[in-house]
Amino acid sequence: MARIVKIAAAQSGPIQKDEGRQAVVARLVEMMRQAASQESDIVVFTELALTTFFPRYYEEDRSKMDGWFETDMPGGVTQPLFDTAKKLGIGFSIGYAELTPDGHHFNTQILVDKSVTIVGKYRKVHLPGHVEYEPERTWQHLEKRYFEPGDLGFPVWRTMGGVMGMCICNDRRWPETFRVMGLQGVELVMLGYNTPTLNSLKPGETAKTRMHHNHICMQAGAYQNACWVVGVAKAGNEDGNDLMAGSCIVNPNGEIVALAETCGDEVIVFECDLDECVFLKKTTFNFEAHRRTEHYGLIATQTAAIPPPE
Ligand code: CDT
Repeated sequence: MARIVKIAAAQSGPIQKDEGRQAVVARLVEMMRQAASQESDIVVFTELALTTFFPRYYEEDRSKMDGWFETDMPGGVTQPLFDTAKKLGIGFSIGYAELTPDGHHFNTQILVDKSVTIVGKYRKVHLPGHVEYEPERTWQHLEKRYFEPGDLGFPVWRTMGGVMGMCICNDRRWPETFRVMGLQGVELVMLGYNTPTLNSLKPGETAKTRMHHNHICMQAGAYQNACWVVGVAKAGNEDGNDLMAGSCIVNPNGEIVALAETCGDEVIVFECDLDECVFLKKTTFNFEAHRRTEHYGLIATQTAAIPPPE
C-alpha cells in the first residue's frame, strides 16, 4: 500500500531589507505555480518567508519593529497566496512574524489545506539568540528580543491523508521537538530556517560543518521518529549577511532524498509515501513497546545540564 503525498520544498533566495512584501509574495506565488505544475499536493515555504531576517537588526524601541509583523493571515498582501493555492488546488505551509490582536509577538508557521482552510498553527518554541545588543557579534540575532516563546506546544494535525506537524528553524536542533510530535504519531514534519552560513562567535567553524549540523538534526529527527521531514531554507546574501541553503526532504530512514542545488528561489519535489513510516514505527521505534519513561524524568523537569560534583 502507498499513501503518496507529493511535497514541494520552496527555498527562498535572499530578501533584502527594503524589498516590499508584495514583491516577495509574487516570488512565492511563482514557486507555488512551479510546485503545482509538478502536481505537488503541498508546498512548504521558509521561516519568516515574507521579509528579510529582521531579528539581525537592533531597535531600542521594540514597537518600532511591529512593521515586520502580520496582524492578519491572510492579510491584504498575503491574499494572493491563498487565492493562487485555491485556484491550483494545492496546500501550503508558510512562516511569518505574527502580531496578535492582544499584542503578542510570535515566530509562526501555518498549515493550509487544499481548500485553503488554515488547519494548523505552530509558534516557535526554541528561540535562539539574545535579548540585548551584543557588540562582540559581527551581526545580531535578536529573536529573544522580538518574539515570545510559542504557547501552543508541538501539535499535529490529521490532514491531506496523513499526520502532519511543524516546527521552525532552531527547533530542529532539539530532539524533544521531534519526539513530542513522534509521540502523536507524526508522519511528516515541515519546517523553515534562516541560518547564518558562519557563526560570528566561532570564526574557525566552516560552512561545511554548519551544513552538517543543519542536515544531521533533521535526519536524526526523521529516523528516530520514523517520519518524513521537509526543511526549507531562506538562503543567500541578505544585506551583507550570508544564510545557508541546503533545503531538503528526508525520508523515515533519515536519508536525504531531495536536495536544493542553489542559494536562490528553488523548488524541489518528492513523492513521499507516508506508509514508509510504518515499518520503523512498528519495530525499532515502537514507542509503546520500548520507551522507558521511568528514566526520562529529567527531560521535562530540568533545563540546565548539572554534572555530578567534582
Ligand atoms: N532562525 C533561527 O532559528 N536560526 C538559528 C540560528 C542560530 S544562531 C543564533 C538556527 O538554529 O539555525
